[in-house]
Amino acid sequence: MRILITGVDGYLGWTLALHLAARGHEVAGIDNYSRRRWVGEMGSHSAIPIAPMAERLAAFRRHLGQNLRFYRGELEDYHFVLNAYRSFRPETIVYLGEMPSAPYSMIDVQSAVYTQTNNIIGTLVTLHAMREAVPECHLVKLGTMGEYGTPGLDIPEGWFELEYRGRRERMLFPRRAGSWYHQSKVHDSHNVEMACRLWGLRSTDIMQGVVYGTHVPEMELDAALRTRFDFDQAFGTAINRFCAQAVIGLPLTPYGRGHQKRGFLPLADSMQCMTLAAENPAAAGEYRVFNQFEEVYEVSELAERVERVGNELGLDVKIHPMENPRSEAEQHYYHPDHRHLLDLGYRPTRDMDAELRRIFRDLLPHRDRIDERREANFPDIRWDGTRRRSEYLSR
Ligand code: USQ
Repeated sequence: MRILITGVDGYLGWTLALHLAARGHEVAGIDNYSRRRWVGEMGSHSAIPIAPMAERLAAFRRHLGQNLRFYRGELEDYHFVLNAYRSFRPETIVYLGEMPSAPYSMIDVQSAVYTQTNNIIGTLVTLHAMREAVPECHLVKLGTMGEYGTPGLDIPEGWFELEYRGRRERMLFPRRAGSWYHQSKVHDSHNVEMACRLWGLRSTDIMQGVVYGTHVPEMELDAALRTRFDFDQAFGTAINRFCAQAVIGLPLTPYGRGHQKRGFLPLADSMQCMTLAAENPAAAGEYRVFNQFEEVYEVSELAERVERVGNELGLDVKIHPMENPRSEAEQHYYHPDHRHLLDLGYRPTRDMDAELRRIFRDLLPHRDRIDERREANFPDIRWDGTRRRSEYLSR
């Protein structure tokens, strides 16, 4: 299948390109290197060194036996996107080309506007370019579990039956995002659903949980095939950050009471799920939603796991809960469904400790690179619009 990945230079995008090519798909990608720039703005860099795109592409050719067709440009630029879709004629587009950080979107008005413009306009442009150039193509759009927020209700997979004043209708389940970033994905979801309903496009909107990990097997082949690993306050996700903190002797930082529950999944499982979605396309006119995560955990439970595994490996890991810089429920009901991917054949890894050992193995050789940017690890972006570090971190 011809599969085009937007955001192919990112954490998930590059990994997915390798994974799909190894399964025999023909892969193309779009990127403008903005992830490298955003992380630079946060005063950080990837813990695992990543090669420039030209080297990545050369290694891809050597080891995966195909040329990844790469288009450098802006996803908000309609003519650029249209030309890319016309020339590659993708059968599936996996849309990962968005600004993915909740804290980054909460810095100030500029970052909020940037996030929503970049994400929502990019998706809107893709919907129009698909209609024009490749109307049969399947859009696998990366949304987020955070679109739903943490309502005191069970969370279905996208759709639910609503009964109101004696009448019933199948509706999209209400969203309640907790950052301008998550809200941008809510807008995307509504736009994609409408394009399927009005134009007959087909899409799978993936409500993905928090991804962690460093590795899929294809990365063994060459250092230039490694994907990035961020640990800064904005682009590092919880488990990845905890592992990086453990490696350089910083205390792990569960925020607040630490009882926030989220769905988590390893990088390899994220690849498995996106591939299942791509290989089992939605029907014409269908907008379907998959909740994509392996298990639900509390943040403090994860910090304890990272502490235990790190200590088993001889590190001296400590946990220091800190005042929560975000506005979010720290104790709440959380019960999202996740059946669709299991029904399509998703086999969850279910061995988080093995994943954590693997992350440590990959990070320890780069301890100095993490330590060099240790300041980037300390959160100061607050949901109230101020920037201030927690007392104990300022000492
Ligand atoms: N957290 C801590 N300590 C930290 C970092 C995070 O306690 O040092 C907490 C946060 O307060 C939050 C939870 O861990 O309650 C998850 O935070 P995160 O930074 O790992 O994830 P989040 O901001 O939700 O965003 C990440 C990705 C985003 C994706 C989302 C999936 O950056 O692209 O959409 O995970 S989900 O969380 O399901 O919405």
